[in-house]
Amino acid sequence: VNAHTRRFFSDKTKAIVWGMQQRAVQSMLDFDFICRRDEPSVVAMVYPFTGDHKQKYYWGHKEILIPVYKKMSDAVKNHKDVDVMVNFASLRSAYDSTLEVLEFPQIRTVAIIAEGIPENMTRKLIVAADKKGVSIIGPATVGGVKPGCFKIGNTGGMLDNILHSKLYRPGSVAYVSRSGGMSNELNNIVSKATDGVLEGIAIGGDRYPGSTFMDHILRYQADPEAKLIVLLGEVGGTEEYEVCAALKDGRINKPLVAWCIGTCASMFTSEVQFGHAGSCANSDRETASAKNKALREAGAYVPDSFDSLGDLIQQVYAELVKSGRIVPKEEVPPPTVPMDYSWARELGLIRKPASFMTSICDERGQELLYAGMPISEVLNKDVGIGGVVSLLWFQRCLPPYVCKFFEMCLMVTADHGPAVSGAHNTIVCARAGKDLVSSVVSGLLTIGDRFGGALDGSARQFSEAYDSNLHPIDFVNQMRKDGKLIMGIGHRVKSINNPDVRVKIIKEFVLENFPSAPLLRYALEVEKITTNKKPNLILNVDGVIATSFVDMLRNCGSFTSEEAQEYINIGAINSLFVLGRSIGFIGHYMDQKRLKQGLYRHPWDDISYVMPEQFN
Ligand code: Q5B
Repeated sequence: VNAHTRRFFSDKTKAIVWGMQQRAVQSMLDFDFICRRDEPSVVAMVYPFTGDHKQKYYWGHKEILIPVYKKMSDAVKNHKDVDVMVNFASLRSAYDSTLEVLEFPQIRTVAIIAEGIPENMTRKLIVAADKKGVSIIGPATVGGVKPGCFKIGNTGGMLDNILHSKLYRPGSVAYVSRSGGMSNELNNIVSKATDGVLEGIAIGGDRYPGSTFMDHILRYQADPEAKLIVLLGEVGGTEEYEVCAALKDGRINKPLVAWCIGTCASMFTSEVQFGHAGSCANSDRETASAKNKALREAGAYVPDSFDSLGDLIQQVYAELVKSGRIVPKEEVPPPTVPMDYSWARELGLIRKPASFMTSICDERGQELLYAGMPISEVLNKDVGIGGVVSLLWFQRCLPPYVCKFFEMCLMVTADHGPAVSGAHNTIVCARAGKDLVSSVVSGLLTIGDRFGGALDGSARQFSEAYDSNLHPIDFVNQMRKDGKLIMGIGHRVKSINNPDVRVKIIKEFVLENFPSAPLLRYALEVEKITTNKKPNLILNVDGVIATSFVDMLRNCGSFTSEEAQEYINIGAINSLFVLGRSIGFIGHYMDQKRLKQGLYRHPWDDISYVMPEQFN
């Protein structure tokens, strides 16, 4: 087979994809499936940055595994039937990976997708490939498609586009373009104007493409299935003149419809560089208008503008049908490929109840949102930790005095020494060699009714008593009668003789800044009664925060009474102590590690061993 006029692709073509391009691979497999190929075209992937493994893909309704190799040599060795490589390597590694693949004689065609490969490197690749008789498509291209047979990477766009352009079965028109994007438009134009695309290659927008218009047109000329050739050139370069020469000397004698885009360049006063590296006219000969004129004179069908390209293709096609050179085949609908869930959802075709709901934070957009507020605004407005707590816990901006209250609570509860239950646990855990999370969690797990976690109970008990107009003395008596402790009352070391400054700070702030604080005032009345009984039965730090918290919820004007009650019911009031004390636990963890403290063992002399009597 002549290396220059051979068919690149058939419905048996097998390819290796270089690069972790899962979407592109799936798109190739979906294409294969609707083409009714017996087997997938992608048999392996190469990705040097992971070890050998397998990746899951869909083959129609089924799931299949495609091996991923770290080394190209392993991929090639294990897949002797592969003759195409689709190279998705970046512009930095495309040169080396292509050179490497050229070492394997079984590879006959390499598509290089990367844009921006230095021109001198591309030229070296072209020379190296030429020596080995390997055809290169690209660089800077989407690739190409042979309907019914094989598709390079993302060519043809999404599945609905491929179906729309009937790329699942061959037609009679073979085209070559520079631009990958425009090749999609050609698929559309050709499918509307004719029986469809036989093969389409986008050679890429670089000044030195690995294969040229002529390379592909001569292949199409040699392919009996190609009845009509379409060339979509563009401003820049002189390659279209080679086509003119071939038309004139008869090397191309099939009907050829051609158009060079970029005729609008003459409307600009200076030279225009279009999107591609090669699309800039360096002389009059390189302008699109000059090339269109030359092509027309050489015998190509050239429309008056791009707009009428489709009409002209249709006209030439109709003549071919009329003369019997094309016999349109019966349309056979392609098999259906299940639509990807995410795409179907995007199109609004399906719905499904979400298994998960959230209403405080959205990280999906360009900017993280806290209860709808962009994170930049959170910082610009300097809402502080109190403001962030307002947004993430209560989904709203609470008044500044509330944010200040939150911050003060976090500050005063941040730590209360190493002796308290939580800090003690954190320390023991850290000294047992555990990590930060384990140590902090072990401390947090001690927070409960007796230690630091009395806020919820306190909020409930005091508000129920207050709401039922129970006099403080009756409340204290009732609790004693029921044999219950009053949550938020009492402290192991603090008392009226050794007051807790933290309580004083919060109390004064709340009484001064909250619009009203009836529950705190009620709790202070209770405290007068309990401290009369025992000096340590003070309103403790849990109690003062809990009752103030309820006052805030009920009186700040930002919550309905139902909302306020809901926070009490769902156990939200412990939150401030939990968050605040986490700061201290983290400190204790770091402190123990810094101090290189060894394993803690509780001393025997501090344990009273009391054995069951019957064994003595
Ligand atoms: N009696 C806190 O108890 C403590 C009574 C009471 C009515 C009460 C106790 C208690 C409720 C839970 C509470 C939060 C266990 C405390 C905190 C954070 C911390 C910790 C730190 C930090 C202390 C002696 C007599 C008995 C009891 C009576 C006691 N409490 N009566 N209501 N609430 N409070 N927890 O000293 O007649 O003699 O039998 O459970 O609010 O955790 O720093 O350490 O920042 O880390 O062991 O501040 O009050 O007293 O149990 O020996 O009781 O008083 O019935 O009466 P004590 P007990 P009687 S703040």
